[in-house]
Amino acid sequence: MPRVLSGIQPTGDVHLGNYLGAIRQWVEHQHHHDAYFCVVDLHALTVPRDPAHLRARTLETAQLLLAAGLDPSVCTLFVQSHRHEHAELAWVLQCVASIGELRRMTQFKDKAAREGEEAARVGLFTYPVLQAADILLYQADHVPVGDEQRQHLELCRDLAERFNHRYGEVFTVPEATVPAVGARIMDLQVPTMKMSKSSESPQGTISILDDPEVVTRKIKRAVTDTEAEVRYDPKDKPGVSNLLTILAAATGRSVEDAAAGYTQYGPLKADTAEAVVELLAPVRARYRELEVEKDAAAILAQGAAKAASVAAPTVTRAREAVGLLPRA
Ligand code: AQP
Repeated sequence: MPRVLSGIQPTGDVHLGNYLGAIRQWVEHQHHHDAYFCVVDLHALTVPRDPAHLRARTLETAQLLLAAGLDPSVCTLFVQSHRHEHAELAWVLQCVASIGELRRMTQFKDKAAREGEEAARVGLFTYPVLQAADILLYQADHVPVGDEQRQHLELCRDLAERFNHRYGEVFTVPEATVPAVGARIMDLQVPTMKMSKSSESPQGTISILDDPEVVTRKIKRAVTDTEAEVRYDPKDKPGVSNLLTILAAATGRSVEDAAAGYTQYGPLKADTAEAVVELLAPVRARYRELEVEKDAAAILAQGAAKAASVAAPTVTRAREAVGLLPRA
């Protein structure tokens, strides 16, 4: 079976963008791939965080993935920092990556711009290399991600190819798997920005666990435009196009099909809200059951042990390829 790996940061409430862009694909992929999914807590350290909050969020995020349908009997779910191989391989790959290529990463430019590059943590600059290590450790063939991760995936492929060329074949060169619809869900209040856990507009982000009334209110208040024409045109009509994307992704249609028949924004918003509420209802219901069970910690421990069987041999091969003395 081909292998798949992907991850999510425990940096806030998991949202509709995470679900449509990534998690929903993971649930599907686990049945026909050797599947590895992780909560990437090391990535969360790239900006300031409260330690207790990070710990709680890490467990909560894992619980949410289980509620969304990841099945630990068919996939491996673990926490990134529970496998030391991630940090170890990241160092080796930092010695393969160049400063120039990391400088081109748009996420670093955007995030560093918020507080100024001088104050940005070094980890914020190098985290795409850690992400490459996350993927290459598991020899992943496919990496199901949202659209904004394409650039990081390209870097990962470049690093794998450069390493293999320089030191001999060690890594599988992975491919990004991006959904045809829903790969970039935008913020409902600022539809030119992607929906994000770290967004400063809570009204623009739909959390997977939001009550149905909250989901409906947020969608009804979504920013549109002053025209009264329902048309998919992300450049001139970002708000309406985002609603069409959400409706299409939630109901398994193309955006063109989703747009058919609407002449006003009110009915479009009402139907989009209904589709999202219906889509998220089973996840909310399962999350409540899992909260009571609290078995996520044990599942994560088993996942970390299972992940070792792939990660440890890969890091050993990489160490030996670059000339580090084998451990006794
Ligand atoms: N808006 C989105 N639309 C579609 N897919 C998305 N993803 C993230 N946002 C969208 C995909 O979800 C997976 C996990 O990504 P993440 O943990 O980096 O999510 P985030 O919401 O972007 O998280 P943060 O902590 O808030 O980070 P920043 O500050 O970078 O936005 C990925 O596959 C991602 O593509």
